[in-house]
Amino acid sequence: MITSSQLTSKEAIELEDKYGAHNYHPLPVVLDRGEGVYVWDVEGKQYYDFLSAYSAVNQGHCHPRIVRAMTDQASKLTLTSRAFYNSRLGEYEQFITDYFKFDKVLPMNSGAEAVETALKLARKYGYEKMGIAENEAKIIVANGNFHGRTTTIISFSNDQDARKNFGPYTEGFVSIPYNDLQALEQSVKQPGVVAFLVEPIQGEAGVNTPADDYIRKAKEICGQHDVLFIADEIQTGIARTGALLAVCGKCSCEGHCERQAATYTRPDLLILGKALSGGAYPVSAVLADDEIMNVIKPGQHGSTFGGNPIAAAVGMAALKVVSDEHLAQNARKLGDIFRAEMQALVDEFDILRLVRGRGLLNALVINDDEDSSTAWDICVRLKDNGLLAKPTHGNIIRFAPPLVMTEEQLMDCVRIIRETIIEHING
Ligand code: IF1
Repeated sequence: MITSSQLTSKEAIELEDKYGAHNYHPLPVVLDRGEGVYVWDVEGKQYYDFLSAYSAVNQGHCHPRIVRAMTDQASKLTLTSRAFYNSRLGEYEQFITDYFKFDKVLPMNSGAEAVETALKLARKYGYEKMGIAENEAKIIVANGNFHGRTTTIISFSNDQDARKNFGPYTEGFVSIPYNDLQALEQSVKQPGVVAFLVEPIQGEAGVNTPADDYIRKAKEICGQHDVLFIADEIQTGIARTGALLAVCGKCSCEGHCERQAATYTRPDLLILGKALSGGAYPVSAVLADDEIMNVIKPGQHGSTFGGNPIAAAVGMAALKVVSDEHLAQNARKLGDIFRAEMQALVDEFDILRLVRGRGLLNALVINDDEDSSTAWDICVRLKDNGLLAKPTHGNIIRFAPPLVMTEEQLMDCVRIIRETIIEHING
């Protein structure tokens, strides 16, 4: 196969090693091309992608509709800054607010920026609408959270790698155990609390999946105490967990949740990123109703690229693909099959402890220590056998393929995983 790259995998890895900061430890595979559920390395070997760029590529690699929206817009107008209006932003804002049923959207680029935006909105709302005394606002977060890499966000992480030696830290955060409603009930009563920021499923923590009613009840508790409920759906949102949003829980309305639907927990602030662009471009957003969003006035927040015309075009195309191709439904159906198949492996092989997740965001926990290399070793073998997945911690493998996968492809992947586990056991 002819590839666009002249380099061998070895050469490409050496270049990154020599000239790039060592802030990552990638699996030794150099990808050059992607299409749907597949990626190819520079030597032309084909793989199933079971990471989907950490759930950014839910719509599959290089989805033709998203690529077309991007290239069409790129050849017309790329960036104006927000000093001027552009012809795509308003259309996108109308589209996305209708799609997720909020009054307004604030567009940003990376996930971390959108999280920062939500934190700033919550604080400002606290001071201006809740009567919180100056500099006293507190935001509740959950232990094991991952919300990004900025100095404020790592201030409330409890992952030592993420925070050590990056202090001094931003104040005003209270961390409580995840999936613990009693702890939430206690902490929302503290003076100054303006919001609870939470992931519906904790991705980095190992696809830590809470009780089915956790999110719904957490929102109820927040509502009773006039505390804003902020859902970070950067990883779980946009059909990944078998519903348009993970806060929809077991609702089966195939995407377009109505505001009043009994099963839909509606966050006060919804944070989206990653698959909002289908992985084509950095596009993130915070959605909220007027009462909250209107606390931000001109000059108080923004970014050069946020809301640019390419992002607007790409965001609309990416969301249309999600509904037109029924990706939430497919994620739900394939997720159920995948977990049943993985459960069969867990029952068969002692080396596997459990499978957990929702939709196509799943993790297989290995019977070994958190700091073992077993998950890594299995991922290297999976790669050799044509499937790319990434360990999180030493003993957890995350499985999150693009949502455009077919059942036949999924069963082929189950076969690869089974054979790889057997290979690993036999050394
Ligand atoms: C990396 C993890 C996943 C996120 C949630 C905000 C952000 C993320 C729930 C920030 C980003 C990414 C970042 C990526 C690794 C990855 C990740 F393992 F670190 F936790 F997906 F599971 N909220 N998650 O998951 O979004 O600023 O990166 O756009 O390489 O750091 P971002």
